[in-house]
Amino acid sequence: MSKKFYITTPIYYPSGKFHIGTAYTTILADTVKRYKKLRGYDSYMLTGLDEHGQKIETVAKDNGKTPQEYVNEMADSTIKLWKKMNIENDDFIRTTEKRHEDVVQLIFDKLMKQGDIYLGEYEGWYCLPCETYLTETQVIDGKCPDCGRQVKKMKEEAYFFNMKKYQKRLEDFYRKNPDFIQPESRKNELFNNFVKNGIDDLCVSRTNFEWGIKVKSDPKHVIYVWLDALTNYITALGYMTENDSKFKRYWPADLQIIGKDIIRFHGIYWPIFLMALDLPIPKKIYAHGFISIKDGKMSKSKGNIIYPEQLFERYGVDATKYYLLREFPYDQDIIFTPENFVNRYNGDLANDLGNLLNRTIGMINKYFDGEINTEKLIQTEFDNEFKNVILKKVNEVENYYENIHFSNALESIWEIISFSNKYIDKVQPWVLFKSENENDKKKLISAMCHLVESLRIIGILLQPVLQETSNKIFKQLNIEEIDWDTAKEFKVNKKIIKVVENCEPLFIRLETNQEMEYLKKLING
Ligand code: ME8
Repeated sequence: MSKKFYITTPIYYPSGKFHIGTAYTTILADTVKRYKKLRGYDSYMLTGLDEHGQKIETVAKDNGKTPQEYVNEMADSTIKLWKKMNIENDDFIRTTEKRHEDVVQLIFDKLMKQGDIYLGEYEGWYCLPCETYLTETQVIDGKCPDCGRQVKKMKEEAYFFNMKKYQKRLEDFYRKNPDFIQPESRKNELFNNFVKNGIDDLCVSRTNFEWGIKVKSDPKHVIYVWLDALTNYITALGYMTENDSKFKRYWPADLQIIGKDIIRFHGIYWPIFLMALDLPIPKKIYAHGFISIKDGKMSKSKGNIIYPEQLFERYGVDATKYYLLREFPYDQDIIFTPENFVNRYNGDLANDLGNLLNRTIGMINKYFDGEINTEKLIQTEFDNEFKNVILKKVNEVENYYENIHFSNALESIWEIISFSNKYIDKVQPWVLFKSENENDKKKLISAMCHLVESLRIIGILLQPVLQETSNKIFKQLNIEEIDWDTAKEFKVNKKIIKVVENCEPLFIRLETNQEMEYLKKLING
């Protein structure tokens, strides 16, 4: 059986429509899933919704709905959204599902019985938007360290998780697994801010609202939404049930993708919960940066939000994915700007890639009536250089994909594209075509073969990100050899090349001023 790769996204709060930040995390996970699949892995992707908690209870009420009605509608629209965006998740977990709720209760009971969870009294600070209890040292000037909003004083009987007991084990784990949290800078920040000076016990139950999973043996307590939520990664696989074959196959996760805002929960509490359950810890947590719109974090009250539909319904799913993955560096935040979006679309997609395909198909039609017999070709020094540079780039792209450096991977693919466009200018096929010399005709055949081969390789390398575009390239050039490993060979002796008569453009050039206006309106709310 092939090797497995289990990848997860956070389960999102359905407290409102999803913006492009949430879509970015999901696109990232989908790209990894597809890349691994292309490399022969049995890759399995989980996403879903975090449907409990006071925030959801309040939003449902504001919408005149029961929490259950509200989350049902949100789950429907989320599933549709991911489908429209070509997201290939294998499962979609909702924390209100019985398969999840039952197991969370079993987990809580187990942790209580073995003494990791104890009953105590909570008195301290609480951040409502984050649904997080905070200790005196965590609160900064009366504000939450995660979201920066005002915190409230609370006092109640509550269950606690004995985090202190695991402090040393966690530190040992970090030491032995230096790549566990990526990027390095975020790991150091997490360690210095939340681990180094001692991890406080965590309050894991609440009594001031209803919408959550009850502690089975003490139902006036609702299980803390983060303990409920984090366990989704194992309940979705059937952990602690009779039907646990997926759990046995896929756990531990190979990669958990999150945003930098929730690194404390995934980098500290989650591994400790797993240690307490005597389960293996995920191999890697990758915390990416944030996308914002000119004046800071996207928020409904500021009206500076962009929804993925507003981009993909106008520009297509591929252009939307390309923009997000190309712009986001591995370890930084980005700001969405209309200029960047339009430049990426017109410059990279319509001009560089679109023209390369268009020119290649155009020349093969003009010089060979759309069909070439490649048996009699003569390779030139340009051709050899071309082939060598491209094969080197393929290696580079693969390395970047392996390490989730998608922006760099796309940059390298665009170097192949730009190199191919320059190759046309160097070889000057129009001069070879006009020449009376028989050898020039053979050189022209070779040049066309090299261009088709370059586009075949580009199409393969783009598959994890731009599915529609790759398929359009393959179809118009009649390319059937699309397995990942075949991109590592440059084959120019295919015998017959046959292309479509009229090239269907991959991306229609945007009218810059008009689109800038449209995008500016979006970001101004
Ligand atoms: O935190 N830029 O859910 P959530 C990039 N339910 N990514 C962003 C973003 C932005 N501006 N805004 C949000 C929760 N995200 C919990 C998770 S998991 C057991 C429970 C992405 O709906 C980013 O991945 O607030 C972030 O971590 C996630 O959405 C938070 O989603």
